[in-house]
Amino acid sequence: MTYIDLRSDTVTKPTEEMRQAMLTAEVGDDVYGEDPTINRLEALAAKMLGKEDALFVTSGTQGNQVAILTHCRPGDELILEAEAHIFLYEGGAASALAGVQTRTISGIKGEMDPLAIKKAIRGEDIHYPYSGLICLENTHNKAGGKVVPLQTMKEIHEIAREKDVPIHLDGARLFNAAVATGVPVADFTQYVDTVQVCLSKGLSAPVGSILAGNTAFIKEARKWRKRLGGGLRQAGVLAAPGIIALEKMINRLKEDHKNAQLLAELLANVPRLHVDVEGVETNILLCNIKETGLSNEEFLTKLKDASILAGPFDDGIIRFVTHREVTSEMVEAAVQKIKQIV
Ligand code: TLP
Repeated sequence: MTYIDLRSDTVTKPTEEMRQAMLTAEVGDDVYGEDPTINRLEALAAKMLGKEDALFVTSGTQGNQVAILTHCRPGDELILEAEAHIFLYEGGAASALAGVQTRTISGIKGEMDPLAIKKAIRGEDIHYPYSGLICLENTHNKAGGKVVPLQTMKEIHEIAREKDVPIHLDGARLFNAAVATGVPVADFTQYVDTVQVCLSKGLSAPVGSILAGNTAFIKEARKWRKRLGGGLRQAGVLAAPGIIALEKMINRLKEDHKNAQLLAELLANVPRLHVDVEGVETNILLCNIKETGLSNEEFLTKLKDASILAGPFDDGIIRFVTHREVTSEMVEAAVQKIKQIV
């Protein structure tokens, strides 16, 4: 059975060119710093992200957690949005591994009010934890792929500088934000100390993320990656498709955004389904199915029987994600079937 798989952009498989690059990649032992392909990927990523250095990590989660471990000490407080991926979907790793406590701030569509962050930053008091780190997420997954505006990041950056608290950006889909707004990626990253970007989502590499920051930070992060068992050996075979992801796959994210827009417009016309069409800014779309009277599980099972896959998000909310393996024809075909189901 072939499915129209709209669960996530993580399902994208490597392109033929990526597979060829894997086959012929020059490799060495990366723990010795001797894998030329990894070195090339890290240098390229650092340059694109406007940072001094970068580190190839196995996943977005590992990148975020290495960042938290490197920035914070146990007992520190981590300030982040109430529906951030780090808070909701990383298995409580920030507390399990780094021993930090989380201080969540409810944002509007993923965007935290800079003044709320200012208020949350602790002052000097023997009772208080240290404010160790602020984490931002752009695009914001749970908010439906929303772009956190550059101006908001700038304001948060100014507050963080004044209070001397570093900022880490979970930029799993930062290239989607850049493509959607036309704002260069380094314009976003100028307002953060460190950033994690995923190569394995819309950019279609099979594995991996990049963590970027200044030289001293990446040196320490490399040690944390090793402690976590993330020091890989001849991993140039994994870095080779990552280079193609950064060099050739960013611009095509526009197609995913166009298809998400198409999907939103078509779904909005299906009776009993509700989609905020204007709110779809990138490749993620949230659809309210409450009026159908079906539970998420029932709805998703019916979709699956019609060979469409999507994901549950909240009660009565289904997430659809467009990506390289979903064409506009597939979007149209999927909506035809969904119409019949509803
Ligand atoms: N997100 C996945 C799931 O974990 C929810 C998805 O399908 O969207 N930050 C953000 C903003 C993410 O969306 C994700 C993955 C990650 C970090 C973690 O990346 P991986 O899966 O590589 O650990």
